[in-house]
Amino acid sequence: MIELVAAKKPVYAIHMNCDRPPIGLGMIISYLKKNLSQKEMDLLDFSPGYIVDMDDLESKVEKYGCGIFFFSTYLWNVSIHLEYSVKLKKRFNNSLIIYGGPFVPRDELSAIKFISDNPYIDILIHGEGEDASLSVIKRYLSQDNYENIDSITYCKNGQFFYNGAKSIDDIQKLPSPYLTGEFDAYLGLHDTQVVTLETTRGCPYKCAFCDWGQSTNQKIREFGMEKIYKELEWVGMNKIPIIELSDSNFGILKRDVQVAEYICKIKQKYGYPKEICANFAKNIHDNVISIIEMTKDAGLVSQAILSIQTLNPETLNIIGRKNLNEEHYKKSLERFRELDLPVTIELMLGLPGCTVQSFKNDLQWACDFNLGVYVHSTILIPNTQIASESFKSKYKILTAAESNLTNPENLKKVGLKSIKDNQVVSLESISQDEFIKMMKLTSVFHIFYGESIIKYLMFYLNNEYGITQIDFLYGLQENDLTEYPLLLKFRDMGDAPASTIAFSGDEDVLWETVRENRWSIFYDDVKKYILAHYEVLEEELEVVLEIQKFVMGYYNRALPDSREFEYNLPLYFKNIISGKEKKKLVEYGRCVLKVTDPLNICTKSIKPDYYEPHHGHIELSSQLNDLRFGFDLNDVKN
Ligand code: B12
Ligand code: SF4
Repeated sequence: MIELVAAKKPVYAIHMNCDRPPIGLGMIISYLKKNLSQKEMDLLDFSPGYIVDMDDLESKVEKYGCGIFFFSTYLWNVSIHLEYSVKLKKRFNNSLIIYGGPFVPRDELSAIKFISDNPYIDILIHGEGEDASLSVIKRYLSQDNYENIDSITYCKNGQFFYNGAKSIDDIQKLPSPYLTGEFDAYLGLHDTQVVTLETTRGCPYKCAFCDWGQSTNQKIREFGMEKIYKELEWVGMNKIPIIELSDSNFGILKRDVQVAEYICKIKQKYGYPKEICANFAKNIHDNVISIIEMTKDAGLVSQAILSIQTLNPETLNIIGRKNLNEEHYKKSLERFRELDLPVTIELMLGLPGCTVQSFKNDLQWACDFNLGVYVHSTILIPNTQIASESFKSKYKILTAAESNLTNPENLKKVGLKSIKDNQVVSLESISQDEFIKMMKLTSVFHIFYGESIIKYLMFYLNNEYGITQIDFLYGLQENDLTEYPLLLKFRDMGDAPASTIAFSGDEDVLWETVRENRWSIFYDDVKKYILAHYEVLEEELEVVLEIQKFVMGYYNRALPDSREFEYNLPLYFKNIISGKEKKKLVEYGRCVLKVTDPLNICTKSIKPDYYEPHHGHIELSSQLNDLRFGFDLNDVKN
């Protein structure tokens, strides 16, 4: 039942599945409020506010009824938005449904197709939404038509009108939703762990898989420093643990160093934020190094993330990143090593030109440099070059929608969880079967290397016997493991990072092992497996396995703990990784290894909720990995 039929039009700002104040909508609503006349404002009711979940949306619609619905549409909510909009239009024929956000196509053909496929949408707004939203609302309130408004598509009397996609030149005119109090009510209702801040807009590069790469405005446009400083103050005062900068290349401008200095000051003053995440400039020059150095000292960053996507020269050429090659990243790695900063790389599986071997090479490269890895699947997102028909046919790109991988029976057969229909699953250079194997390899890699479970053991096998980490893992993946039941369970666990397609398996096995300290059983399986498949020295292998076991956490373990071992594996590991010395393990004498638990891993019997889970969850701190980092969000909340 609708409680109230208001004379004023309720305005709904909807971004489903959003884990933070929806800044895109906040920018639009605060711009409307700044620029609408009092008379116009009197016709609107902004009480429904910012809505990020379905229960809230349904109850607000019951309360406020028919109105203006702004849907902020991204890959992660487009289906829910479309489904809900159908119901909405059926119920309130007079509602105004406006779609904006990166999922809204920007070119004429795709925009008209999108709106004609979804006729309950009244208006599409392309790209930056502030100016177009203001014009649309003004015309709507004066019951005028939408003719000649830039950056929109609409339908009138069965005819479609497309007015391009224009970006905003002067972004300084846009008010900050944080500072105008737009999100005050949101903060009261939601446990806000992270906010997105913008210091600039735009990206000068043109990567084929990215929305920004194809955007109409390639210039970097700057927000004023005063707004940035005030927003940072707001973050500190509101005790927000994490800032995520939306900038495409933080550090590209000299003034970014000042922004970073200010963030450090705010942390010192308020104890918040605890962490910042940024996409750093692709050329790691002095600005970036100073930013990383100072934010690391302030405890705000604990790792560098390099979004390399791939090192395959053919792919880099196709996707427009040929300068971002191996040599480029090696230089960056050297700088980060000088700063003693752990590095995680982001890879993409399924870019044009990618092969089984190139993907294996990418993973092996990470092992060679002791890097954390996060593998993303390749998704065809609107407004990108790789989603264009010409690209798709040139590289024979097949997505899950067109393959047998949407069939639940087939998914079950290969042990996969459901796959998004816009996800690349094969290309000219890689078949669907090969692709599935690489997805499984990602999963196996994440468990055994990413969680550090046999990371040091594999390092040893590579250096002593030339068995590369990736060959070893691929062997594990392909071999029959029925004789090694716990190893088998781990392999098929399917605990891959959130954005990759995980294999369906028993994800609890890792936490059972931690809770019940079943590591001896696990490493016995590993030993038997290695002795059955490789010719290695058993005595040495046993020492390495004991060390590997010693650094794993388990519930209620008494810590700190120290133990003497026959070989100095930590020194061996560090010397080789840093390129200092490549001696055999036996040439290193004894060592006393001490483990501590700065992240309180052993007091938890459930998986901790780390914000940056790029590194393993259960390896303790020791001379092998003294750079444990991250924080459990549950600890911050208390
Ligand atoms: C912060 C961010 C995230 C955050 C959180 C996002 C969130 N919930 O808000 C995190 C880290 C979680 C994230 C994750 C992912 N992201 Co992301 N992310 C971004 C980033 C860097 C900034 C977004 C932002 O807040 N910008 C600032 C605001 C002001 O800009 P905006 O959102 O574009 O809003 C403007 C316009 O779009 C428009 N607009 C927005 N909403 C509306 C609504 C209406 C009605 C109107 C009229 C206009 C309008 O007007 C706004 C103001 O001008 C962008 C890249 C970028 N710099 O834009 C990618 C981006 C949004 N992400 C993207 C992707 C692909 C992902 C992932 C799928 C990546 C992956 N493979 O894992 C994941 C999926 C997450 C999930 N939930 O499933 C794509 C989205 C493409 C698409 N079509 O949806 C982008 C564009 C980057 C890209 N590669 O092209 N992401
Ligand atoms: S991937 Fe990064 S560098 Fe490339 S176009 Fe997108 S934002 Fe710019």
